[in-house]
Amino acid sequence: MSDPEFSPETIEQARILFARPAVFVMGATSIPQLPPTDLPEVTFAGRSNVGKSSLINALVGHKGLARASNEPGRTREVNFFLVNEAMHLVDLPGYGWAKASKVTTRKFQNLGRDYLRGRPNLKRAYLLIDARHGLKEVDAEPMDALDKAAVSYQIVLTKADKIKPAELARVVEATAAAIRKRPAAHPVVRATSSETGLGIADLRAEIMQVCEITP
Ligand SMILES: Nc1nc2c(ncn2[C@@H]2O[C@H](COP(=O)(O)OP(=O)(O)OP(=O)(O)O)[C@@H](O)[C@H]2O)c(=O)[nH]1
Ligand SMILES: [Mg+2]
Repeated sequence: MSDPEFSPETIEQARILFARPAVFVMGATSIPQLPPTDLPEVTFAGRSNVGKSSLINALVGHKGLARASNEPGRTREVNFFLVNEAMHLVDLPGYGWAKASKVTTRKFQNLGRDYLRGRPNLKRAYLLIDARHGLKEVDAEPMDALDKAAVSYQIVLTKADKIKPAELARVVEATAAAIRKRPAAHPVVRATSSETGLGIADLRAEIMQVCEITP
C-alpha cells in the first residue's frame, strides 16, 4: 500500500535514485574520523538488533551492503553509505546491547550521541522501533536527547511482517500518540519490513525529499 502523501512520480524518482549504486564510504570509530559535512545525510538509530542495517540494505536493494546479523551489536562504527554521489545513509551502532560490557556499550553510545548532536548536514534521524514491541523505556533516552538537541527525528517501525496488519495499525497509532508532545519528533510514524518491502518505497521518497535531491 502506497502512502498518499507521495505521488507515483515521486515514488518512481526515488526508486531510480536508490537503484543507482550505493557504496560503503567509511566506518568511523571516533568523531574526528567523521567525513566532511558537505552532503545531506539521514541516519538510522535504534536498539541493537532492531533492523537498522537491514533497512539500509532494503532501501538500496543490496542485501550485503550494510552488515546485518542476528547477533546484537553487529554494527560497531558509524558507517557511511553514499547514494548517487548525492547523499549519505548513516548506520549507527545500536543501544541497549545487554551482552556487551558496560564500557564497550558506553563507547558506542557516546559515539552515536555525539554524532547525532554534531552533524549540521543531518536532515533527519530515523529512530527504529520493533513493531512487535513498540516504544520501550530504553528508547526514551535517545528521544530525550534528540528533543533537547533539536535534531529532527522520525519513528520507523521495523519487522512489520512479524505481526498482523490490525496489530500493526494499533502499534502505529499508539506510537504516534506517545510522541505527540515531543518537540523534535515528526508526527508521522512509518511501518516497514525489510523482509517484504512494506513501506520501503515511501521511505525512499521521503529521504529523497528531506535530502532535497532533485531528479
Ligand atoms: N522478519 C524480519 N526480520 C528482520 C527485519 N529487519 C531485520 N531483521 C532481522 O533482524 C536481525 C537484526 O537485523 P540488523 O539489521 O542486523 O539489526 P541492527 O539494528 O543493524 O543491529 P546492530 O547492528 O546490532 O545494532 C537480523 O537477523 C535481520 O535479518 C524485518 O523487516 N523482518
Ligand atoms: Mg547494524
